[in-house]
Amino acid sequence: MKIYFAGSIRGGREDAALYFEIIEYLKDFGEVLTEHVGDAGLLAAGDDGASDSYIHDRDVEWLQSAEVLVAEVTTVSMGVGYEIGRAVESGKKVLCLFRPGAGKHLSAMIAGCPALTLVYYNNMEEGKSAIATFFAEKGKSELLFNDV
Ligand code: 6IA
Repeated sequence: MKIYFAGSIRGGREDAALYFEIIEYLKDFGEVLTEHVGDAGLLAAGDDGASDSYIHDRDVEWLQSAEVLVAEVTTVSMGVGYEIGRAVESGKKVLCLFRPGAGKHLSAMIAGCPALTLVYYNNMEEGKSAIATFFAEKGKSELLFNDV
């Protein structure tokens, strides 16, 4: 299964180490298409050599090829919000992870969206459990659907 992981880049890289840990755990469930999001060397103000239109088109293509989107939404990011919107519109399963203790306010457009799964977590242990539950539920709903 192809998994698209979304996390802030130009929105700020303060959670980059956490993205790395989430990506490592997501690999237990499928192929993560966006490993670079957890790369500590990728800076908000940096330049990985690709033009913005190249990054956009490549990422949208990856997003469209993925079955699920997992997003860490604590650090506010225009790009992550855009990716979530496009994934929801395409009918993909979306899991958003938010840390309430981080002093950030989650957008109503994510907190109020019924088409995605939103989980509040405080540490990586809780984050892992949310991810495992999400994939287990996804598997169950597919079994039910296939039975019909
Ligand atoms: O608005 P943001 O930059 O925070 O958006 C982050 C989201 O957009 C991530 O989930 C990525 O999937 C995608 N994205 C944004 N920029 C890039 C990028 N290089 N490479 C890959 N995916 C990206 C930007 C390099 C930049 C530091 C010049």
